[in-house]
Formats: sequence, C-alpha cells, structure tokens
Amino acid sequence: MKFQGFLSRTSRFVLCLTASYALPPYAAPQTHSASVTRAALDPALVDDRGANAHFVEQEAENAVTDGTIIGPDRTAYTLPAEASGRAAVKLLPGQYVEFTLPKAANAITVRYSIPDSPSGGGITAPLDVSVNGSSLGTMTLTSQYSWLYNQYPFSNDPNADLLFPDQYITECACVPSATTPPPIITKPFRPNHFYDEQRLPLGHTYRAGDKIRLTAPASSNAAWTVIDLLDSEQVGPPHRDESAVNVQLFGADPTGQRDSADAFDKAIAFAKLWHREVYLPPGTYQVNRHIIVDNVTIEGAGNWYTIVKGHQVTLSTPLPDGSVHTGVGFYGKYAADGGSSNVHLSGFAIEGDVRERIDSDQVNGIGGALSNSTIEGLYIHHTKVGMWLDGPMSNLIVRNNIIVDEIADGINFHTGVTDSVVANTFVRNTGDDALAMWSDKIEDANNTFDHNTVQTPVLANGIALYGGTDNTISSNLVADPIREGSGLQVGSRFGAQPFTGSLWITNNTTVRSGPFELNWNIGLGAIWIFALEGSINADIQVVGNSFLDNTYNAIMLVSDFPVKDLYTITNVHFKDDRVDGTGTSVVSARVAGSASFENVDARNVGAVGVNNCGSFHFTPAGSEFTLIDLGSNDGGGTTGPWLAPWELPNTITCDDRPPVVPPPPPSPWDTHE
Ligand SMILES: [Ca+2]
Repeated sequence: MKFQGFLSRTSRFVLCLTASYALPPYAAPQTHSASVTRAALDPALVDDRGANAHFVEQEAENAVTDGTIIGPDRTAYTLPAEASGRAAVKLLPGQYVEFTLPKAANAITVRYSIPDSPSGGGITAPLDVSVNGSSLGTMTLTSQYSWLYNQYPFSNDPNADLLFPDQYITECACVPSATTPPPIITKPFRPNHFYDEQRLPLGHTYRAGDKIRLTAPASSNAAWTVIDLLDSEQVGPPHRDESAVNVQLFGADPTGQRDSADAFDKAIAFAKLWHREVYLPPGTYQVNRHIIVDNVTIEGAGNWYTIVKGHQVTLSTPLPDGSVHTGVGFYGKYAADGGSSNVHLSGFAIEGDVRERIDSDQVNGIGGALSNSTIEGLYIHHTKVGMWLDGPMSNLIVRNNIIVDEIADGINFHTGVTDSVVANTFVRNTGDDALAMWSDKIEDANNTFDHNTVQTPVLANGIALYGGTDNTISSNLVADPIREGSGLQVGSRFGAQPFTGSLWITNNTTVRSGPFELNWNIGLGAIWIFALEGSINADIQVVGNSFLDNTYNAIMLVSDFPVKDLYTITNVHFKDDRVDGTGTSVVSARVAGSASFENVDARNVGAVGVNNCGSFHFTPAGSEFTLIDLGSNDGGGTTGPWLAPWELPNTITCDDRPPVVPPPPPSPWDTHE
C-alpha cells in the first residue's frame, strides 16, 4: 500500500493553484443554482434534526452534467438504490458533472462508484478535478473497498458460487441444494456496497459560486464513473498544542513511511507518567495494530490534518478475542480485563484497510470498554465497524464524528453500555446498522442517540435497538436504508435482553425508508417494531417524528410467522407524528397486541391506512391487533382517512401486497393541518 501524506498532497494542489492566479477574475458568484440538500431533502423539511455537519451536501443528480442521471430507483442491488436520494449521475469517459459551490470552501468530499475488476478486488481510476475551468489535479478513485457479493457475510468474488447453497434464498424461493433441478443462480449474485468516498483538500479557499467540475478523463480505464454527491466545506486551521507530548519526538513518522505504533505507545506512556496530553501533529501515521488507551488524552490537529492509517494484518495465530486479522484502531481494555476509563480522543482520522467481513475480527476504529470517556471530531473510514464498544461500561460521550464506508456497523453499544451518548455524528454507507444498541447478555440503559445523521446503510437499519431500558433516540435524521432493515428498528432479536422501562423515540425524521423486505417479500415500515424472540411490552413512546416518502409503510409492528402465536407487541404509543407519503399503508400490523395513536397526521397515503393482519387467524372477533384511537389522527390518501372509524378497533384489513402508489415528494407541512 502506498501512503500519501496530507502535506505532500496539499503542496501538489497549491502548486496547481499558483497557475490559476494568472487567470482573469471571474464574474460575481452565482448562488441561485447551488442546490444544497440534507439527505437529498430540502433543508427546510429537516428542521434542526440530524447532525450539524461542517460541510454542505449537494446531490449530483441536481448538478450540471453531460452524463446520465440514474434513478431514482429503490431496488436493492442496483447503483441508484444505494445512492443518496436514490439517484446519481453516471459518467462515461470524457463526461463531467459540475457543482456550484454554495459557500466558500477549501475542501471537498466526493461520493462515487466505479466498477469492480472482473475477478473482484477492485480497480483504481482517475477523476479530474477543476475549478472554474482551471485544473486542480486528479483524484485516484478506488473500488477496492466496495463491491461485496453473495450471501452474508459476503464475498469479494463476483464469480463465486452460492456461499450457503443449503440456505433458503428469496431469488428462487427455494433451498438451492435441496431443489431438483437446481435453480440457475445469476452471477454476480447480489452485488452491493457499490460506493466509496474520498476527501480532497483544495489547498485554497474558493468562493460561493465557483464551479467544481469532476470529469472522468477520456482515457479513463473505468468503463463508467458514478458520482452520487459532493460535500464541500471550509476546513479551519490545524489545532496545535505546544504543551502536549508530541508523538514525533518519540519517533512517529508523519510521512506514513515507517510504522509509528511503537512511537504512539511510548508517547502515551510518557504522557501518562507526566500527566500530560498526547498530540498528533498534521501528517499521516502508519499504525497497523490496536493502540491500547487508558487514562489518556490524545488530540490530533483536526481530522483533515492528522490521519492514522493502517494495513490489514493477517495474524499467524488467532488472538484470544477471536481475531484472525488486526489493523489500526484505538481500543480501551476489554471489560474482562478491567476496562479503560478517562480516555479522551479528538481531532484525527482513522483510515482502515478492511475489505471483507469477518465477524470475529476486532478491526474496528474504536473498540474495547471506554468508561468516563469522550470521542469527538474523529473521521473513521474503511474499518469494519466505526466504534464497537464492548461493555459493561458507562458514561461515554461520542460527538461530532464522521463515520463512512464501513464494512459493518457505524457505532454499536454492545453489552451493558450505560449512561452514554452519541450526538451530532454523521454516518454514511455502513454495511450494517449505522447506530445500534445491542443488549447482548447485559442490558444497555440510559443511553441517548441524539441529533445524528444516518445515510444509505446498505444492509440493516439506520438506528436499531435490540433490548435495553430507558434509552432515547431523539432528533436524528435517517435516510435511504436499502435492504433487510429500515430507518428505525426496535427488535427483540440476536439474543438481546428484553426491553424494559421506557424507550423514547422522539422528534426524528426518516426519509425514503420502509423498504421492501426481500426475504418476506413485503414492504417494511420506516419504524419497524419486531417481536422475533420475545414479546415487546415496555413503555415505548414514539412522539413528534416525521416519516417522509416511505417506500412502503410508515409504521410496522410485526412478529415472525413461526412465533406469531407466542409473542405480542403492546404498550406502544404514537403521538404527534407526521407521515408524508407512503407507498402503501401508514400502519402495518402483523402481530397480536395493540398500540395507541394521538395526533398522528398523514397525507399522500397510497393504500388503506391500516393494514391489519393481527396474528393471521382471521376470526369473527377481528384482528388480534387493536388500534387505540386517542383522537386527532387526521389526513389520509387514496382510500380515505388513514384511521377511519371503520378500521377501529381491530378490523381485519390484511393485504400484504397492495399496489404501491409512489407518493409525491415531501413538502412543507402547514402548521394548521
Ligand atoms: Ca445522489
């Protein structure tokens, strides 16, 4: 692997820019054509929900191009489905897409996809960058971290046969190894995880109205280059701390040529001895293993300046934690070893090298147990999970981070994580739940996920809770879950402890959620409450949320058919929620139990407001699921009011596959409605 330092890259761009100074001044900035969106939504529709990121986001499909817009399309395993807003721009060699900067910026991030190599493993290809017609240089795009195939936990080989021919697959609705004649499986089977993103410091501040053009060179080796979006931002000067312990004094190499892990350890030991902080100056530091942190503060110059980057390393013998690989990561001690406390990490990037999913590997950006600690201002890229915390542990504050292009989860509070927070964190393109609390063996309690943005998890959910007590999911923005999950999930799954106490799901916005569930062959809800391994009867308050442009339903309460007579969902309370656009119903109930509704308003509803199947006994007494109408549940769609009296309290309306009526785009909600 070649390491390219920030400093050398910056200086190259500065040189290019010197030439552009000779050009005549440009006309006054034009800002009218700069369409800034948040998760492909008009920012006015998002309110103050989601992370307050430093960058502004512009979708390629709204930009100027001589390429081809692909999508919108929400069909899994397609390029548009995994794009933000379910649309992108496809460039053939020689074609471009051009964005008009909405604000001054000295740095951009490009989200893109290029083809895999015929045998897997990825290719690299150039992308020319120019500003106002003046060349800035060429980015080297890669598909080495994208393109997975086949059944979970996936393969990098597009030509692989089924990994598990003895498992049911929905494509043939059969178990292939038990089927005669065997079904024909098209290859590549289930391609996914198409996108990656790359950051580029521009070396100069450009003005609002300046035009950033991305061009696939005519000579490009990539048959096509898909651009999904551009983020742009003004990166501030590097943070400096002269009083902290500088890792370079212990031999850390900011050019990334030499391994700096031992130097990090020495600097940390020295800093702890003298009760000082550790400082990582601007540069790229090669680290190919875990840095164990306990009772220490490590601060970088900012995540655009300080990059800690590693190779994936194959271990000759597995570690006690089960890992067969290691890689760059900052880990607290495991809870079984006493855990870590008073760790404060800030202001750097962690660039991993994980290209495959091996669930036993600890190749995450942040790991272990970190009590009484803070993690802020990090950028985590290409690790397996961004932050996988193994408790028991307590009082961790995670805020202002960016986690993108991961093989599995973004952040997982796993096993007895309590009194902890994830706030103002931006997560895009995870390969599993973007934000999760998994009460495995010991319950997670009193945690909050607040004001985070989640975009395009390619598998599983935007935000998922598996058991726990008194947790809060508030003011998040969740967009574009693609398959086998939805925007928000509350699930008794994965052996989790039961839900107890209360769960508050308040003031969140989801968009383009409620996708098609390929295994069940039905549509999900933007919020998906799933009693798979036990009844869900904790006090669940779903208040003040907006469920926008739902592909199928807004709300789904469901069990699984083999356990439909064992488990129920009760004590769920929906209040002051808004539903703008459902391909099918507002509520789909496929479980026994009940839920209450108060001031839940809906419009642009594509099917009957409530799809009530209960537990599928269809007795004269009606459905086994009861809707409790607490009033002011207004609005509806093509079949009348969504919560019409005739549906109450438990009229059977079961139709799992009604025609889907794509709703119009979400629009401002008149406060008098
Ligand atoms: Ca897009």
